[in-house]
Amino acid sequence: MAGIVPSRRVRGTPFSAGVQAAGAKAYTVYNHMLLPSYFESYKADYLHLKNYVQVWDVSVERQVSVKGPDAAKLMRIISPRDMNKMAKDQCYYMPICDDNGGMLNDPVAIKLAEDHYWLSIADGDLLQFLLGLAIGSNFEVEISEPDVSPLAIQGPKAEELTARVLGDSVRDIKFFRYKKLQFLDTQFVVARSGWSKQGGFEIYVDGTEYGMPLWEAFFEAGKDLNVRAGCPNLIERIEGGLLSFGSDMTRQNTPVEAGLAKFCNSPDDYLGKATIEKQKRDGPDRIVCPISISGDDDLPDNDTGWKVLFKNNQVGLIASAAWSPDFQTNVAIGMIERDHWDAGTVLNVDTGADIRSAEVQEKFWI
Ligand code: THG
Repeated sequence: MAGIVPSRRVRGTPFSAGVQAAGAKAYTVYNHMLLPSYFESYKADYLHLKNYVQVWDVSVERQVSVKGPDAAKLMRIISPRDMNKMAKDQCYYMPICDDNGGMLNDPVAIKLAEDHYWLSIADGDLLQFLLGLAIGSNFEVEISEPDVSPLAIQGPKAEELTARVLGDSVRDIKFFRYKKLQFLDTQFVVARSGWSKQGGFEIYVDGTEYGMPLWEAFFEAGKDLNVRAGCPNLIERIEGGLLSFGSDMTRQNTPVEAGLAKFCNSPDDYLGKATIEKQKRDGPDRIVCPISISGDDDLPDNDTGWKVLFKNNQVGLIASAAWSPDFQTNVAIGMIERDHWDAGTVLNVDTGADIRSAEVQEKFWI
């Protein structure tokens, strides 16, 4: 496939110069912005991520800022998650739904103050939904996309590298908590989070002008740690069961179907609550499952979703699959119908190129 032309609609990021110089080989577009897909290869990037440390340009995780006297009120309307105990230095992974429980996004919410939140969004124009709700309800709240671009430091050496650049206090940050830490003449929100299971931090770089200086600082400080540029890795995130909104689940699915029921515990009257509570009681009709698929490292690309079959009837869909070097099988995330989702169930998958056998797993691999 030919390349992508950046423009105001398909934006570069504060780190794009560094990403390009580091040799990104392929990009995707996410929130109208460039996101690298791999550098050396999915497999080489994966092996490096699991052993060393990588710097990821995840600017595409745009922030929707919700600020003002009615910010908390708006958050309660859109949040299936109980916000009552959210601490002032806390981040929450949070599905966001329409009035029927259909998922619109699955951001990480960051509480900056009682009257100020950021929603670090997955792919989708969530800002417009919040703006519509705020205008429709006459809420006193400002909805905006600030000049904030997350940079993720991920891998087993992430804590050592981040401590070298931002100070030893990063070591005290707990999972999904943040501290505000100094860099040059400014401060950034630094959270222990990130879209991998290898551990690390996300730095919410506030101000494009700080992007490349911070990028350079990490590469300078990490030479002996074998630091490399990286990006969310397809293989590792499937092994870890980290879902990609728009692929693994869409507005056609509720958070219960996405396996996110534990994040739907709000006592407040949020959008989609009736459907979500009913599904929590009765069980959903389909749910996200870990699936292994037979064959070697020879899967075709998957841009439409592969049908999962039982005796020629479709009983599910697989949107994400990849060969796992560590588990020596093809790992996949599938949305599987109720009668076929028990661990150990053997099904077929139509990849478009061939039919393969597949087995529902008890749990994700890491
Ligand atoms: N970080 C930030 N913004 C993001 C993502 C991120 N926006 C887009 C996308 N990723 C949103 N989706 C997810 C999905 C999973 C997680 C975070 C964001 C995640 N889940 C943990 C897990 O499943 O192990 C645990 C979540 C928890 O226990 O609260 O990290 O990555 N800034």
